Amino acid sequence: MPLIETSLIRALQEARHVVVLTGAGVSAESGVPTFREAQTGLWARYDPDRLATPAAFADDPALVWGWYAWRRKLVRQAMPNPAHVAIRRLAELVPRLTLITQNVDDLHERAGHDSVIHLHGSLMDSRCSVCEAGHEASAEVLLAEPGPVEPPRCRLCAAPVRPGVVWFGEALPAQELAQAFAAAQRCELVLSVGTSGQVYPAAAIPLVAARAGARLVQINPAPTPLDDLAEHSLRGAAGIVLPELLDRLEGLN
Ligand code: BV8
Ligand code: ZN
Repeated sequence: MPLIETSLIRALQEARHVVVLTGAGVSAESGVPTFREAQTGLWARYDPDRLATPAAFADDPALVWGWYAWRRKLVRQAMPNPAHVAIRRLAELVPRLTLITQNVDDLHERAGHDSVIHLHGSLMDSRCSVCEAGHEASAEVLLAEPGPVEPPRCRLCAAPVRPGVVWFGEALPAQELAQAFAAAQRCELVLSVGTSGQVYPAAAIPLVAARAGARLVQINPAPTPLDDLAEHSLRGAAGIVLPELLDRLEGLN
């Protein structure tokens, strides 16, 4: 367990507005593979940065739709882990908490958050790749194992349905992005949890917060580009470190 300094506890007790930015690492202990770790089976031979693009979907819709259907299944079978629960506890404790996630799973919502800023969309949403009409993905086949699956067709224009996520080269949703940067400008403390900090513009959020005077805290078992900037770098798994941090904050130990 990394050292949790008293100065960090005091900073969290004094902060009026905390921003939490999460990445795939916060869902790792729920059994949901992180974005860049080796994926299973079929997907192991693909670079996720290449697969999560409009070009990949145009080139092979079944391969890409199958990847998302597989990931949707993994998320549906997963449960929020102690990291998600601890972030929920933090939201009860601090006067104001803005939760921003790069993740496309719904584990923060299933841990009890009713307002999560999703910068990269959601696995649970699907829409027509042409006329953008919404599509109920729940009706689709639940994959037994990873593999290509022909995407359903739009009920209005018969074009292939796509996942409701933001692919590389696509703009992030303007409202969510503006909300996230506004919170980063105003908060006193930003907690970056489980992200490799490689994907922009999301990765700029902790930098904008720090430049505006916020204390920067990160939780990650591995080094990240934030290491030199963070006031506290808790080198450990979120599902272990966050519950301990909350226990300390609640004076339980
Ligand atoms: C855009 C949805 C412009 C899909 C995702 C050069 C410089 C700067 C930018 C760029 C550049 N070249 C290209 C770009 C732009 C590009 C980008 O940033 N590329 C990177 C790779 C260099 N960005 C974009 O394309 C964005 N759009 O710029 O548009 C534009 C503007 C106007 C009009 C048109 C266009 C779009 C980016 C969004 C891409 N979509 N996801 C899907 O999920 O399939 S991003 C993808 O990466 C995931 O969403 C993921 O959330 C995100 C970030 O990854 P992480 O969450 O950090 O996950 P990762 O696996 O990398 O790391 C996991 C971490 O967890 C690790 O650090 C690990 O140590 C840690 N960990 C593991 N276990 C634990 C743990 N931590 C704690 N506890 C544990 N137990
Ligand atoms: Zn359509």
